[in-house]
Amino acid sequence: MRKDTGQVFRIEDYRPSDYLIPRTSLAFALSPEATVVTAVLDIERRQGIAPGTPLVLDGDELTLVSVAIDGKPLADDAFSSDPQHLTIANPPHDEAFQLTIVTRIDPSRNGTLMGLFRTNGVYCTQCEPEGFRRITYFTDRPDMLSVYTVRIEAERAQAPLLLSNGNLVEQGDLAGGRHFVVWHDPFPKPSYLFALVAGDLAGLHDEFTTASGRKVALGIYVEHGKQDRAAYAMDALKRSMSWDEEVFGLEYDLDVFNIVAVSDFNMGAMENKGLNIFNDKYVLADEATATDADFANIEAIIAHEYFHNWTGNRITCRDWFQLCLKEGLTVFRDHEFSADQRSRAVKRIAEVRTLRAHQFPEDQGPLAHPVRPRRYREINNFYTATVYEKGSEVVRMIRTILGPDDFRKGMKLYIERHDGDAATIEDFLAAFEDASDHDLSQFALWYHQAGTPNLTISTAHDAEHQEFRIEIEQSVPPTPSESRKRLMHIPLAFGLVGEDGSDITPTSVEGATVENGVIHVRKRRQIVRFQGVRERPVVSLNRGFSAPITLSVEQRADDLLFLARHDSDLVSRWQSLYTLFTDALIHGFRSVRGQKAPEFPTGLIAAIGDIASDESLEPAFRALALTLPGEADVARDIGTNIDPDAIRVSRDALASAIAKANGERFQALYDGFDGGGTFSPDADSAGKRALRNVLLDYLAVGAEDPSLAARQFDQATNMTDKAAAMTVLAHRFPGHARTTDALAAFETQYGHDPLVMDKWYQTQATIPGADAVDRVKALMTHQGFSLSNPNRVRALIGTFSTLNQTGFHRADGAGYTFFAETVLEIEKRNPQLAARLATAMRSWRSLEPTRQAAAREALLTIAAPDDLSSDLRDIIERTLA
Ligand code: B3K
Ligand code: ZN
Repeated sequence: MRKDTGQVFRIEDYRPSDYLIPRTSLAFALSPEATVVTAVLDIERRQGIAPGTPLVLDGDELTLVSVAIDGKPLADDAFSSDPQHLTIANPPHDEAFQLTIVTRIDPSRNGTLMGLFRTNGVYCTQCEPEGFRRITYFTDRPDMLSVYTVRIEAERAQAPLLLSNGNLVEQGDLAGGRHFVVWHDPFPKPSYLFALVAGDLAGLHDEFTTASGRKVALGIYVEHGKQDRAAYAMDALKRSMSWDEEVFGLEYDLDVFNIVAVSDFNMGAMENKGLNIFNDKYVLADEATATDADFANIEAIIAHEYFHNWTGNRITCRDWFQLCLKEGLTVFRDHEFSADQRSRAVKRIAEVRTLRAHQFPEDQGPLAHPVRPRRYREINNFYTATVYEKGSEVVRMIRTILGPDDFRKGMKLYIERHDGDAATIEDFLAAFEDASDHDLSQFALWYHQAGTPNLTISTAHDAEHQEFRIEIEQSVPPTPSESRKRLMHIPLAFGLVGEDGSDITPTSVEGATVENGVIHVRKRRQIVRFQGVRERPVVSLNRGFSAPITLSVEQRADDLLFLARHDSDLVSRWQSLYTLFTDALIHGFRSVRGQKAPEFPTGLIAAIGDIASDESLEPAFRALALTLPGEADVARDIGTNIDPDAIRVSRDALASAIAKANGERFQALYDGFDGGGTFSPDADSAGKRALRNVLLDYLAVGAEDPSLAARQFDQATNMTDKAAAMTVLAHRFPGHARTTDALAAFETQYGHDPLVMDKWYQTQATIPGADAVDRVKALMTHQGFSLSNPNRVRALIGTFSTLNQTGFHRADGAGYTFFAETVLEIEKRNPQLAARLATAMRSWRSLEPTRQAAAREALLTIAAPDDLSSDLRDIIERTLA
C-alpha cells in the first residue's frame, strides 16, 4: 500500500513531461503469484529539452527484473530504482531511443484492486488514476498519450479468454498448454485507460452497425451460467451507441467493444478503451435477482462508460485536476440519455435528490472542494459527488445559458478542436464561448469556487401599478481554505403562476437579464421588476433545478401547496412538496426536542392523499412525491446540534399522520396495482412498482401487524417487490416472527448469490435504532460476508454508516468506535475503500455535543497509526481540520 508522504500536488505546478512515449508495447507472461511484464517504450525527448536530461518514471510496489536501452542491458550504475521510481540519470542524447523494462508483480496478493489483480480466479486491471505504475514503470499521467500493443500469454486451461484494448491482431498456441494473443489499439491513449482481462468467462455476443456502416462486435463477459443476466446490459449498450450517434453525432471507432463483469471492484465501472470493466452489480440483472433501481443503474452506468469513449478517451484530461472535464460532462451525457429513455421529470427529480444527499453535504463540510480542485494529496479521494454530480450540473447550466443550439455547436467545436488531446476546463469553456456570443468568464467560477451558493429571495406585488418584484441576494458560504467568495453567475429558471395554474407573461422586465424563463443572477443584490402583472402570482423558483443552489425564500405554506398542485413544471411541484415536508419535519424535530408531541399541517397531509391518487400524474412521480426527505436530508437542513433520534421520531410521526389520514385511499390504490403479471423493467412498469411499494410502507406504518408486507414478500414475482417487502418488514416490524421468517427465507433462497445477498445485508444494516451496531457486527461473521469484497463492505458497513442515522450515530458512540476499528481493518487490504467509507464521518461537527465528542474520538483513533495510507490519512486529516 502507498504510505502517506505528505506530498501535495498543485495545479500551478503542471508542466509538460521532458520525454514522450509515442509507442508502448507490453508483453505479459501471466501467472497468479509471479507475472512478468516486459515493457518496450519508444521514448522521444521533447523539443527544447536538453540532451541527457534524467528520465524519471513512476512505479508503485514493483519488483524490477531488468532494464535495457536500445536492446543493451543497463549496467547497475546507469539507473537507480526503488518501488516508487525508476531513474535513468543520463539517458542517450539521441532524440529517440527504446527502453525495455522487465518487472515482476504478484496479482494474487494485490488487495488494493489497483493495477493487476485477481478476482474470482480472473486476472483483471484497474489503472485509473495511478494504477498503471503498479504494472510497469511509466510516465503514469493522463497527458502521456501512447499507442499500445499488448501481448498476453497464459495457461489456456486457466485463462482461455485473453482481452486487452483495441482490436485483436494475432493469436496462437504455445508449448506446455499455454497460448497467446496480441491486441493493438490504434488510438493514442493515457496509461489509465490500459486494461487487461484474462480468465475463464462466458460471453454474450451481439453486433452493432454504426451510422456510417462500421460493424462492431459486442461482447459482455460474465461468470459461466450468468450470460442470461447480461441481456439487459447488452440492450442498454446498443441503445447507448445509437443515442450518442443521434444526439451528439458521435460514433464508435474500433471493431470490437467488450465489457467484462468482475466481482471485486472498487467502483462501479471503468471506461478502458474498447474494454470496459464493470463491477458485476452493474451488469447482471434479471427480474428474479435485480430491482428496478438496479436496472436503472445498469442502464446509466453502461451508457456512462460507453460515452466516455469520446468524452474521456478520445479527448482526455491534461492532468487529474481536470477530472471533471471527463466526469462532469459524461455524467451530464448519461443523465440526458436516461431522461430520454425514461421520464425526464422523474429522472431530474432523482438527480436532485442524489445531488442533495451526496454533493450538498460534501460542499457544506470539511471535504468541500471546487469542481476543479487546485490541490490534492491523494487523487483517488477526488472521485467525488462534487466532481461528478456538481460537474454535471455545471455543464447543464452551460446549456441553459447558451440554449440547446449553441450548446450543440459548442460541443461540436470542443470535439473537433481537441480530438486526440489531453485538454483542460479552459479549453472546454473556450469552445462554448467561441461557438456562441456568450462570455463565460464569471460563469467559470462554478469550476473554481467550492460551496453551495444561496439565494435569499423575497417578492412583492403592487396591484395598483401592476408590478411584481423579485428581490434576490446571493451569497456563497466559506469553505476550507476559501473564506472569501466571488459573485457567481446563477441561471435561475422561474415562472409566475397565475390563479388558474398557468404562467403569467409580464409585459416588460427590468433589473436583470431575463431570457427564456431564466433570470441571470450576477450581482450580490438584484431587484427584478415585472410589469403588467395584474393579479398576485405565485412565484415558482429554480424550475427544473436550473442551478445547484439552496434557496431561502419566505414563501407562504398555501403558496407552496398551490405550486405542489398546479405548477406546470413537475420538478417544482415535487420541490414545493419537499420543502413543505422539510419544514414540517424540522418543526416536528423541535417539538420532540422540547418534549412535545409533533403536529403537522393538515393541508399538507390532505394534499399527499390527492397527489397519490391523481391519475393524471405518472406513478413514478407520485412515488417520489410521497417519499419523505431522508433523515440525513433533514439533518443537513437543520444544520447544527443534530440529534438523529429526534429526527427519526419526527419523521415516523409525519409518516404515521399521513398514513392515518389517507389509509383507505392508500389501501385502495395499493390493491389497484397488480404486483403479478409479466415483468418488464421499463420505466412505466417500474414506476407502478415504486408507487405500490411506497404505499406499502405507509400502510405498514399505520398497521397493527405485518401481514400485508408479509403477503407481498411471499407472493412477489420479482426482486423489486420482494426486497421492498423485506425492507418494510425489517424496518417497521423488527424482531417480529414474520420478519425473522422472511429474512431466513431470503437467505435460504439467495444464499448462493452474493449480489442478491447484498440486499439482505443492506436491509438489516439499515434497521433503525441502537441495536444496529450489534446486528452489523454479527452480520460481519456471516459466512457470505468478506471484508475483502467492496460490494459486501458497502452493502453492510457503507449503508450502516450513511443510511442508518440512529444506529451509526448512537448516543453512546458505540457506532463510531465499531466503525473506526472496521475502517482500519479494511485499510490494511484496500486503502481506497477504507478512505471512501471514512467520508461517512464528514458531517460530525453538525452533531449535538455528546455525539460530536464521541465522533471526534473515533476520528482520532483512525488517525492514530503512523503508517496510514495516503488515501485514509488525507480524508481523516481534512475531516478533523
Ligand atoms: N473513471 C472511472 C472511475 C475511476 C475511479 C478511480 N478511483 C469510472 C467512471 O467514472 O466512469
Ligand atoms: Zn466516468
